[in-house]
Amino acid sequence: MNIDLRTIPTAARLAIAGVALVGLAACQPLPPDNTGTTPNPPPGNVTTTTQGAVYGTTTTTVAPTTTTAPPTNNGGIPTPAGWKYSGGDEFNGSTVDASKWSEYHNTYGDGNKELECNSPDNADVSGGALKIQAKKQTVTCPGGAVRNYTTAFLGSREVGKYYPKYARFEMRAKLPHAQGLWPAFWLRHRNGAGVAEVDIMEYFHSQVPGKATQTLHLDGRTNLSKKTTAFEQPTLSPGWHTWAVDILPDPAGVRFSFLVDGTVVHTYVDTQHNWAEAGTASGTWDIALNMAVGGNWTGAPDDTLGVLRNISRCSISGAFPNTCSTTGIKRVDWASPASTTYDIDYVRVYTPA
Ligand SMILES: [Ca+2]
Repeated sequence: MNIDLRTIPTAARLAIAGVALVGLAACQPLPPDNTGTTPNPPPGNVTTTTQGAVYGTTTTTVAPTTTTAPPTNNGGIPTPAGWKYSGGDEFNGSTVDASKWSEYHNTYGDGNKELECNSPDNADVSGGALKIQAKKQTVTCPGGAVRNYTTAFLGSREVGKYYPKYARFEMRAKLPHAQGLWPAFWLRHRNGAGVAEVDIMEYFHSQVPGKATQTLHLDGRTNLSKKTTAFEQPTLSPGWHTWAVDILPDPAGVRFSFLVDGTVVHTYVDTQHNWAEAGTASGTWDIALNMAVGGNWTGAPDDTLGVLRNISRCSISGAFPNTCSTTGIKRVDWASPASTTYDIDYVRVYTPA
């Protein structure tokens, strides 16, 4: 069975990577960068903050973005300069395409002490988008675990679907702002996420409200080029945004460029890339789309706001457990689809033209 880095506590990842824990405790997966010294930007500005360093050391503001267009449903797929369309899913039908995705029915995520049962019942394709909805309900998951929350996880590797080594992977999505929900768009190497994992978008709302994280785990080196980028102020009416990675050969190795709303926000050149030799040109990556509920790094949805109880810490700042900051943190509203649903308009894969 493959080792999945996402099941390894982030603190362990940091320790493995030898990351200098400057100004943060070893248990903190993401340093609090919105403690008041680096407030969230106004809507329309995208700001990147370097993680793993003194708070707010690097801030870049890039172009505003459009977030109001509805899901694309016309079959028209644009071709960015330098790329050709290679595959993906527009989610314009009425069911999850079983030729592209396996819908998990399990407790994947136990390593992070997540609280969910992943179930096909929680993924739906309608209105031009895939909808992954978290629900508060008690179920017995296959294997016998009783869980009080359900959600969905789609992976491509279980149906034998792998994507090219060098490619652009882009998703347009709408993320719920709620403590305890952890939506993600990520790639796993065909030999396992322990060989290589590309986290194109992960949203740890209660740690960094309004900012999503992008990072790399390559050949055992974890949290490479890890940064969070603001995409919108936390709201109960989220907007649409795009997250992407370009993976391309580089004179020094393999270059990863991460994009948010069409703007490159950070780049990393991997000069070792043993994972690349272990992959094939046409089939190196699988795609995973999921939204975890609870666990070590997100807090629990119905717990005190601002608390990461499993690791006895505040998610942002303050003194655990009684005076944790709740600035910007939203409480999930189980009755509201906007508060519980991760909407994905499309996933597009392009290869170099
Ligand atoms: Ca669509």
